[in-house]
Amino acid sequence: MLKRSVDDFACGGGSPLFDEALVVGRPPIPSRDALLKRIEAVLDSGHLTNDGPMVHEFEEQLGRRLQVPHVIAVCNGTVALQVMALAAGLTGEVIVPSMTFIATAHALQWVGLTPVFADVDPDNHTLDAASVERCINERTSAILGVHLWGNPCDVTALQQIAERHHLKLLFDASHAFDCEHNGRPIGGCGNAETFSFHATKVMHSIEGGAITTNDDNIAERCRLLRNFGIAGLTQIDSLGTNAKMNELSAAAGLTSLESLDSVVQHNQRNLNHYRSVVDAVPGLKLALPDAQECRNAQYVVVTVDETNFGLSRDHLLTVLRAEGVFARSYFAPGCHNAPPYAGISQHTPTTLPVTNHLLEVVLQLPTGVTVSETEIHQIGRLLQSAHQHAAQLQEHLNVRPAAWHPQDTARPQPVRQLDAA
Ligand code: T4K
Repeated sequence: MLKRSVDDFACGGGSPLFDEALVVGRPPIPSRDALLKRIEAVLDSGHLTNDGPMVHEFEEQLGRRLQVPHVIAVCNGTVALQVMALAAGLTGEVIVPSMTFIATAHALQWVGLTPVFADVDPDNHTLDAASVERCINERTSAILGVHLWGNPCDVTALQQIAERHHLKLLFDASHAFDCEHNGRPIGGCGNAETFSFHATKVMHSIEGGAITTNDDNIAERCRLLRNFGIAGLTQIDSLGTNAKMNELSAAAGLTSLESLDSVVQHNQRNLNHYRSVVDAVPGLKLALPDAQECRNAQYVVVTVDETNFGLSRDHLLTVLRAEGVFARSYFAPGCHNAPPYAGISQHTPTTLPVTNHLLEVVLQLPTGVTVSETEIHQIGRLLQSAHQHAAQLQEHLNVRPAAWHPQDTARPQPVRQLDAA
């Protein structure tokens, strides 16, 4: 339905565009038959976890796809970061972007390292080399880049800095499965990289993650750290933890890999539809990734220019969410503004102007296999109407604080339910 006045918008009392919320991160469900077959094989084998055959096969297939000799599957992407950091022998401070999911920073802090936040590039939202240089001191042991939204970092520039200062170079590739850098799959950059196979990712094992590396020593250390430091039946080699991926997760991962290409194709088509609808709205801009490199098209990232659009990013989020478009403001408030890092100069020794700006203007729109072309065009018309009625919406939202504030912890639920509350 066309929104012709503020009263037609759900935040103004009208009917929501979608009864069931469209979300960022609805998991692609792999083939039930194939998954159930694998689950039966696991149950029949009696080998449920600990170095089982499904995990081995998953690691082998990942290694082939990512063209990397070592893949160490673990229970999630956060633990993958922790294991990688310890295996690479990091100490003291590690330079990371603040513009990332909080897990990147927390994983380091959890193992006794100090995340130090550098700024990002305004176009591809990954670590800015000059800002990284400003954060280096005698305590720095590594740079940990994040291929945010699947955009590869400027690996060459970071490599040069790392070599010049004798630092390790690591990457959080949680968003970048099936993405490329200089024609090679992400997974083999720097000393090591990590992936998340959380349910919300293009390829997932429900919960899961992996460390990938070309370095035999780091790989060996990861394998030990993953399993309590146990080297033999009665031989404990070192400190370790339980980071193991179980067989059912590996079964889900293997099945998800089989549908990855069709998921990625759907995402790419969605991104193209969004390109036409978003670019037609004044003040909105699709932060377009390099289609060759950022193949998975997992995130549809939009910047909101308040002056030209008429509403701030947060007000637009409020309008969209009331309509059942559960857009996100990843990764507000930004790691440097969140506990336990906020206000501590050791974590933020330099200014982060680009990060601070992006945290206020970017939003992510729903995509994935459950979002259709028709729905994207409906979202486009909604964005146009919101722009056309921006002044009245602004007035309305300033008077009536919205029920779905972007900073609330509410999960998307049927809009009718929320209205009744
Ligand atoms: N580094 C980076 C750069 C990361 O982005 C992440 C994780 C990590 C490290 C750590 O990896 P893991 O330890 O998580 O493997 C999500 C995910 O929990 C997180 O994995 C992800 N990044 C982050 C970007 O997003 P939320 O809280 O925003 O998502 P969640 O669980 O609310 O799901 C999003 C929407 O998807 C929901 O509104 C409902 C829907 N959904 C979700 C799940 C899990 C479903 O429909 N079904 C489901 O099973 O954090």
